[in-house]
Amino acid sequence: MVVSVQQAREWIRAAQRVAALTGAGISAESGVPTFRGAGGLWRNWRPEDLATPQAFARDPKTVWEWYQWRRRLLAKVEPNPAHFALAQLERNTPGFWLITQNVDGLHDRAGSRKILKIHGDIWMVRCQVCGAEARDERLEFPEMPPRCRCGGLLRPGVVWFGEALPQDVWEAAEEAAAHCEVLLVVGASAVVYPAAGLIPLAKSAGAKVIEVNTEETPYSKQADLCLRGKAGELLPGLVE
Ligand code: BV8
Ligand code: ZN
Repeated sequence: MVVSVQQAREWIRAAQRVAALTGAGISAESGVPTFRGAGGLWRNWRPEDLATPQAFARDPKTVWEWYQWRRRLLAKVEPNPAHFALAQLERNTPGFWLITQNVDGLHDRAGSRKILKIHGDIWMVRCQVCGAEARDERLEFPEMPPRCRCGGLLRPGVVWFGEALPQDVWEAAEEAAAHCEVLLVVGASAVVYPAAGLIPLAKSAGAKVIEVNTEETPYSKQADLCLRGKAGELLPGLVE
């Protein structure tokens, strides 16, 4: 492992343009349950039962209870060394972009600024009727499901299954992946699309792909380097 960490450090240090694609695994050491792992968010519920427009239309109260449960948990956790390492990498590398599938806000809290939130942000809410979008960090709403001043139903500002990703953010993520010299894939199971497609996109554009994950993923074989271990332990060593 030492050799490959050293090799990863060299590739990252030599690169002008670096991109990172993060998934739930980067927040695991902060105490945030991942989706698929043991005790994962989806152990108790199935995503199609909660993270879809159909689920919300059928039972907005239950869907909001799941999101408030997650928001309350997130309000109690802190970014971990992996989040801080990526914020440091951004400061070291002018051509750095952070592409995250996570909606938890931990990258912001760790100091990252160039963040492309391709699946939205759990701290944002949007009105189904008037479209008003705002940051809303209330852990208790006066009523459930919460309503907009216009009377319309508020929804979490995240991308559900079956929904298109925010166009401008997704295009910027494709641009970053297609032009980077190194793509760091951290804590992503790489089974959700189109996000996972950023990995072969970067690879086909000539980037070195470095996977940081405790387990194998469908893209491990295509990666130029696989650092098998915890992001919070490995990432600080990759960054000056
Ligand atoms: C779309 C926000 C079309 C909400 C999320 C069949 C085949 C292929 C694709 C599809 C298909 N059927 C349907 C689809 C499309 C679907 C999809 O990909 N489904 C999958 C399940 C097959 N995709 C969509 O629906 C997307 N939209 O396609 O729209 C369209 C186009 C135009 C117009 C209209 C419509 C939307 C997908 C976004 C869904 N929203 N999140 C919320 O969070 O509530 S997805 C959510 O799950 C996350 O955002 C993330 O993307 C995904 C979970 O993945 P991970 O983040 O990787 O987390 P996971 O738990 O899976 O893995 C954790 C990893 O970390 C593991 O590898 C583990 O080993 C590792 N790890 C754990 N601990 C550590 C660690 N690594 C390092 N250190 C540690 N300590
Ligand atoms: Zn409204």
